[in-house]
Amino acid sequence: MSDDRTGGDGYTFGDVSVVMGTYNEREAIATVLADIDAVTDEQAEVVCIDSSSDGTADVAREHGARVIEQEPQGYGVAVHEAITTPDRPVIVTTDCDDTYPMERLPDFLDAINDGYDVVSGDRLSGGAETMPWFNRQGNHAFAWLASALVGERVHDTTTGMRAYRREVIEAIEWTENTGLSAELLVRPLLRGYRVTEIPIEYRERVGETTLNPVTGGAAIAKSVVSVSLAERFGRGSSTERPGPNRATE
Ligand SMILES: Nc1nc2c(ncn2[C@@H]2O[C@H](COP(=O)(O)OP(=O)(O)OP(=O)(O)O)[C@@H](O)[C@H]2O)c(=O)[nH]1
Ligand SMILES: [Mg+2]
Repeated sequence: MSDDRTGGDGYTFGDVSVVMGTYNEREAIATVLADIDAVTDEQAEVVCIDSSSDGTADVAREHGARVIEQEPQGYGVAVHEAITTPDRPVIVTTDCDDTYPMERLPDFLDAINDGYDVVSGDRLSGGAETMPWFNRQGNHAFAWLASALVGERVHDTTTGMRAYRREVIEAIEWTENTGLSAELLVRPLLRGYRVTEIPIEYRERVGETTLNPVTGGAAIAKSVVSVSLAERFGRGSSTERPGPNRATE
């Protein structure tokens, strides 16, 4: 970690929680947690919301992660618990399947320190060739749909790797399950938070998927539409922008 991330008024990895849902990710979790420890010099807190029956939780605890057990209820139920658990001011989400580049965590933290409220890892602009074809087309379609509804171009609405200021997480009521990732981008955009996408690599998944691309895709499309409409028409304060951002003052 370079000195400019540890000095001054900016956040360091000691201010960061990396959080994830884990559902039978025994094959991948040791690599993911080791990568986080290496890049953050073991300074980041790691929180796993675990619904596994394959011993994933034991591996997580061995690596020093905080583990909260939960009945399997879907991606969004786990990630909602994951993002609302930490006390630290910066929260980073990831999947526990070794698809996301933990070595890019410094870039996410830099963007938060530059004043962004949400920093979203965009897998699709770089091609995402390791993503199954059907999922890739679906993800492009969700991004176009969200762009049309939000009124600005977004490239990847369903990425699992993002950084958030905790204030954003706390300010918004999150309602989606399979569509939570899209909701976590769309609501902040429509409330005027400072959101940026940064291109990231996307690696092939380690371990079995639990995602059904057809039913999951339908749920995500529905979430993008309902959340966008709720933000535009369902909230009395939808045109209000949040107050000035502390990091930019
Ligand atoms: N605790 C918990 N975690 C879950 C649940 N469903 C998914 N997850 C985890 O959430 C993360 C994202 O799920 P993935 O299966 O990777 O979903 P995806 O990235 O859309 O699809 P693929 O990576 O292509 O399988 C992974 O770390 C999963 O282990 C659940 O019901 N409970
Ligand atoms: Mg995944």
